Amino acid sequence: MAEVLIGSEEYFKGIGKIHFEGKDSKNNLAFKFYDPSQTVAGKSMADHFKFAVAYWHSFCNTGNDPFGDGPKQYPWDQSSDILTRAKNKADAAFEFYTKLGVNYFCFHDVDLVDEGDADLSTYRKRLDEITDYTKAKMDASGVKLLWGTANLFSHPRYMNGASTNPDFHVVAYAGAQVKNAIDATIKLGGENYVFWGGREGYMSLLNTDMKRELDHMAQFLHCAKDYARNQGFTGTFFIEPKPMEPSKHQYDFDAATVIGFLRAYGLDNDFKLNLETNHATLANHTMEHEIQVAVDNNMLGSMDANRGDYQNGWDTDQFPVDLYELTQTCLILLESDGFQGGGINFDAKTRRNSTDLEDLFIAHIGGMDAFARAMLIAERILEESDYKKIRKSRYSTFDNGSGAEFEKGNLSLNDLSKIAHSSSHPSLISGKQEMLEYLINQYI
Ligand code: XUL
Ligand code: CO
Repeated sequence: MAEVLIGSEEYFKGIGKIHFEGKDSKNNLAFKFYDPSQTVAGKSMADHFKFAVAYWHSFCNTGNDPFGDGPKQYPWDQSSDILTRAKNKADAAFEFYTKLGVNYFCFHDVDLVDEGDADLSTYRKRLDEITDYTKAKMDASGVKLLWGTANLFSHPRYMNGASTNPDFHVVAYAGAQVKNAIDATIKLGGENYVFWGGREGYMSLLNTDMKRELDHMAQFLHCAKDYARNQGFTGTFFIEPKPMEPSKHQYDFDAATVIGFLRAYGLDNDFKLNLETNHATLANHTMEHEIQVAVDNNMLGSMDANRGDYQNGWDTDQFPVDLYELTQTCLILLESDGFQGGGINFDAKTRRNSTDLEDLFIAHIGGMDAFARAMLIAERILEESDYKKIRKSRYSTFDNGSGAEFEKGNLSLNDLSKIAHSSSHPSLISGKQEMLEYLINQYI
């Protein structure tokens, strides 16, 4: 990776390349635990995580909320000319990636360059120009695209959904937008392509034919996949589950729902999951649950890292800091093959009142350090403790004898009944939950 790539103007003045300084460092602008070249469980930290920066939160979002405009005025966002503004934003983004030392980024089409009131062909010209500009920056820096996507939820035309819109004209428009976003992703060598169904859901069943909308969504995904494959795209498509917000009911509710959907519509060979922590929280799941469901179904593609707020029931997209939770996530990553194609995208934003430019660095450094520390802890738990043994031994009655025959499908309900009748009453075996919870703390 190139050292630091600065455009015509340096935006993050006074901040240089971020280095690993070790756990005793007091420098906010240094890594204490994330050392990209350090090997954990046979792989470098950089390869385990494949950290990515989200274009939308980091360089577009000015901190607006339902109660007021965003207080953040980015120096790269000041030109009145759309393409100049987009290029300045790209300059700031690549300065940030290369200073931080992340190898990947992710974008929505309209993050790269504003759509405004442009018609489709005007927007396509803008996208072609900004992707030329972006590609040159990628080539110069070595920074890669983890995934691209289309924003099919912000523009008012999508108020009733995109691929699930009851009006075919909107579905076709969404098709044009996805075609552009796939072209941009391929042009930039994107390793994956994401669908987050922002408004693919409904507010009221009274005006909704759910079956027909789901059929349309599947048909749309087939069209997108077939187009991308014909254009030579070999990466993986990801669906990003979320149970609600902005719709009341979103079709891609959680990992299990999406896996069922993909299988029902024959999409499971091309699609995997991009799981987001805050979305898991909104679905009343833990992130560990969502990741384990994906792993068990060979569907763990990528992750949008953030955290929600346990008191507020909405998508606060805060940066991850909770070691106890992240350790449990890393335990599953280390016990499985990790991400298939994807990595860890910080779909997280600094708070509305975090208005210093350095806050963006500190937030990412803190998130990367939290993951690195959690991974090191998880490695020790797996290597040094009885964690795996305790869980495995809970199932030891299935390892041989009648239990093993049951697992193989060799026992009928009558057989189970006979075995129960000829055995003594089952004894009570402790689940040892507190012991395992405490074990995690002992390694943190
Ligand atoms: C919204 C969300 C999106 C997707 C990409 O909750 O997570 O930013 O990650 O569209
Ligand atoms: Co996300």
